Amino acid sequence: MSDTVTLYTYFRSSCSARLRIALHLKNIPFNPVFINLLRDEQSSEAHRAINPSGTVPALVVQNSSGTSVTITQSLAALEYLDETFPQTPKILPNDAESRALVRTLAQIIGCDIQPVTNLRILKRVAPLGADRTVWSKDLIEDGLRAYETIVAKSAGKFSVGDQITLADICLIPAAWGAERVGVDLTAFPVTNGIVQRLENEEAVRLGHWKTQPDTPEELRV
Ligand SMILES: N[C@@H](CCC(=O)N[C@@H](CS)C(=O)NCC(=O)O)C(=O)O
Repeated sequence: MSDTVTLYTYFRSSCSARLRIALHLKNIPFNPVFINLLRDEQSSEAHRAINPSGTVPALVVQNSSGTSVTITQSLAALEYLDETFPQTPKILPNDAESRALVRTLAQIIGCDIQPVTNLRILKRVAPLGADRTVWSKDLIEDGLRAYETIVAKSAGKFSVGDQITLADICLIPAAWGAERVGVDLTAFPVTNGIVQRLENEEAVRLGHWKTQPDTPEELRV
C-alpha cells in the first residue's frame, strides 16, 4: 500500500503552490483540502489543530504502516518529500555547495520576501497608512534584486543549472505574486528568463493558481 498525501491549500497561496508544483513534479498523488484565506478559515480552531501557525500549506503524509507526519512549513515539507520519495526527481542537488546555493535562493523568497508580504502583515500595515501594493512591490523588488545577482552566475535553464530545484519551486509562485502588484519582471532578465521557462513545465501548469479546483470560476483559464 502506498502513502496517502493530503495537502491543505489555497489557490492563491504561493506557499501552497510550492507544494502543489513539487507534488506534480514528483508525480505524487495527493488529496487537496481547501482552506479559504479570504474567509479566514486558516485561523479556525479546526485548522489550527492541524497547523498551529494558522497558515497554509500543511502537508500530511500517512504511510502504509498507519503512522502519519504533519509538516506545517513549506520549505521543511519540500525537503521531506525529497528525502522520503527518493525515486522521484530530486529538487536538491547532490553536492553541498549547490545545495547551499539552492537553499539560499529559496530562502530569499521563503524568508525575505514572502513573510513580509503575507496577508497577515498586509492586514497590519494598511491601518498604519501603508499602501499594501506599494509595500509588497518594494519588498519583492528588493528580494528579486538579490535573486537576480545570484542567478546571473548560477543559472542554466533554471536557477541553478538545468534541473528544476527547490529554488525554482519557490520562485515561480513568487513571480505570480510579483506580477500581481505590478513588478516589471523584465527588470530582472535572468530571473525572468527562468520564469518563462518554468511556465512551460507541466508541473507548474498543474500547480498554477489559475487551474486549481478552488480557483473561482471568473479567475480560471
Ligand atoms: N513560512 C510559512 C508561511 C506560510 C504562510 O504565510 N502562508 C500564507 C499563504 S502563502 C498564509 O497562510 N497566510 C494566511 C495569513 O496570513 O493569515 C511556510 O513557508 O509554509
